[in-house]
Amino acid sequence: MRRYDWTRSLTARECIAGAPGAEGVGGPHPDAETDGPPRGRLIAGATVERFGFVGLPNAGKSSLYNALAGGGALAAPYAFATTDPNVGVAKVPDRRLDLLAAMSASARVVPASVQFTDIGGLVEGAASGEGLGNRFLAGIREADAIVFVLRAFRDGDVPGPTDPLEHLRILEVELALADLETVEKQVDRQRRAAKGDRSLAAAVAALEAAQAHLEQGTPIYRSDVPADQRELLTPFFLLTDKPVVAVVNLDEEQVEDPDPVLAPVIAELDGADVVGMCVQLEAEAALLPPDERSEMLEGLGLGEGALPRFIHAAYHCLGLRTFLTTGEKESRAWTFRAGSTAPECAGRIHTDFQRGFIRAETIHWDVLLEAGSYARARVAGLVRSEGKEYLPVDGDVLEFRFNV
Ligand SMILES: Nc1nc2c(ncn2[C@@H]2O[C@H](COP(=O)(O)OP(=O)(O)O)[C@@H](O)[C@H]2O)c(=O)[nH]1
Ligand SMILES: [Mg+2]
Repeated sequence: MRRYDWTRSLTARECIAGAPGAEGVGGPHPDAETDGPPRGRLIAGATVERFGFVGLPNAGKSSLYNALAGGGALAAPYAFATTDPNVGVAKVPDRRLDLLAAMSASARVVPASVQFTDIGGLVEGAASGEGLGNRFLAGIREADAIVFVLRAFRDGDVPGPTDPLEHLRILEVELALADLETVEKQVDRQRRAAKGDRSLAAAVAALEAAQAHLEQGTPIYRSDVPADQRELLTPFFLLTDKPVVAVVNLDEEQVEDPDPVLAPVIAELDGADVVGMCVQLEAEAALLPPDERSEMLEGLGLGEGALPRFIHAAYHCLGLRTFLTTGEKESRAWTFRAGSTAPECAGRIHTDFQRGFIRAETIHWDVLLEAGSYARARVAGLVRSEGKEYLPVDGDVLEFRFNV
C-alpha cells in the first residue's frame, strides 16, 4: 500500500494559521503509541491543551510566544481563554488532515490546537528564598504541561546566564521548593485525617514519597515515584507533577551544530522532549510572508524551521493523539489521550455521542486516502465497525453512530 508522507512539517505561519489548503506537515510523532498513561484534564468539547512557558528572564519566552504568534496570525483566543495578551492558540499542523480535506473537498478544515501561555519570568534569586509570585505559580498550576525555555544563546547585550543547564537547575530547584512547601503542609494534614480514615493512608505514603524526592531538589516528573502513587498526588496540584518539554534557545552559530549544546540537557531531563532552536530567527521568519519565510529559513539552513517540531513535541509529551473526521462540510482533527476508548473519543466531539454511543465506523487515514473516497472504502469493505471497547489509534478516521 502506498504510504503518504505526513511527517513533513508545515512552515511556521502555516503551523499557526492551519489554513485550509495549507500544505505540508506532521501530526504527532509516529512513535506516539508507546508512552505513558493519560494525564491532565481533557473534558468533552474542550479541545485545547495548555502549555505554560517557564524560564528565567531573557531566556526567550516572549520571543518564542511571538514566533508562535507569527506576527498576529495567532488564532483568536478561545472563549474560555482569558483576555490575557499572553495566551494564544496554535494549530497543530497535520498533513493527514490536509490530504483528507482535499479528498473530501471539504468546505472547512479544522486542525487540532494547543494553547500557549507566556507565564512570565521566574524572579532571579527566588531560589534563595525570595519566593515565587502567586501569579506565576497559578500560571504553572493551570498548565497541562510545562515548556521550559532555557537560554544557550550568547549576546553581550542581553544579561543573564547562557548555560541551559544552569537555567534548568534554577528552575527545577525553585519549582521543587514550591512543591515541597505544599507537600509538607499536606503531609501533616493528611496524617491527622488518616487517623480517623484509614483509606487516606495511601495518600500519606504518596506524599511522603514525593517529599523525599523534593527534599533532594528532584522534581516529581523525573522522580521514580510510581504511577499509582502519582495518581494519588493529583489532588494536590503539584507544579512538578506535569509533563515537561524543553526548548533550548540557541544562537545562530549553535544552530549549525546543536548537539553539543543539547546533549547535556537531554541527558539531564532523561526522556523529556528537548527541542533546540534559534527562537529569534524563528520569530523573525514568522513575520514574513510564506514564500519569503521559506526562503529565509532555507537560506539559513533551517529547513522548514523548528516550530512545527516544537508543537509536535509538546503535543506528544501530553500523550495526545489525533483522530480525524472528514466530509464535504468539514475535515477536522480531534485530540484524544492515548488509551481512550471509542466512546471517550466520541465524547470529544459531543457528550451525546458518548452517552448514546453505538459504534464507530473506523478506517485508518491512509487506507481511506488510498481508496479515494469514503464511499469506495465502504464498498471495498475497508471500513470497520468498532464497538465500545475499541481503543482508537492515532490517525484513525472515525464516524460515530449514536442514539440519544
Ligand atoms: N541574540 C539573540 N537574542 C535573543 C534570542 N532570543 C531572544 N533574544 C533576545 O533576548 C531578549 C529577551 O528575550 P525575551 O523573549 O523577551 O525573553 P523573556 O524574558 O524570556 O520573555 C530580547 O531582547 C530578545 O530579542 C536569540 O535567539 N538570540
Ligand atoms: Mg518575557
